[in-house]
Amino acid sequence: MERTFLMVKPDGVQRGLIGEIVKRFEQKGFQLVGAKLIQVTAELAERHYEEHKGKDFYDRLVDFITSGPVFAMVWEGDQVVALSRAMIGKTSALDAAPGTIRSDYAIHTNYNLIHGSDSPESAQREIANFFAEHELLNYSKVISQWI
Ligand code: RTP
Ligand code: MG
Repeated sequence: MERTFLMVKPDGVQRGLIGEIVKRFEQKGFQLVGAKLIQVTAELAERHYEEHKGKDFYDRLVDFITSGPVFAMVWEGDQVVALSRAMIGKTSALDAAPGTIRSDYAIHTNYNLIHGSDSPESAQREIANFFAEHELLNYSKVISQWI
């Protein structure tokens, strides 16, 4: 079963959007396998965003993601990586399709509410950065046959 790493960024936590965001993934039919509210350290931020090191927005991005608590999550389901990216929407709120999280709630690219892994390989790396194996739970839902 595929897994992805999703994270409500500091702007989403500050704006009280954790519940709204979690609701969308629950209602889609994905399964939450781990979650925690944490303060990201500079070291963790640099590891998480290593692909962006050297870009002009990198320092701003690290400052932002370490500016307050984030809600880190691991979700499971068929095609969860690609489908959750579709639910999140394009990076810029202007490009994000109506109905996506970023289109519905974000105005600025710097404050775009949520992170989602961009490939199964990124998901594996990001999950390992944020969670210990014992924090991820395996359980089955009785309603899964309907999804
Ligand atoms: P994320 O990693 O947060 O899910 O976002 P993403 O894949 O849609 O975008 P990515 O290219 O990975 O960029 C990571 C975050 O950096 C900020 N960004 N700013 N041109 C810019 O000013 C710029 N480009 C990217 C965004 O906050 C983006 O989410
Ligand atoms: Mg990305």
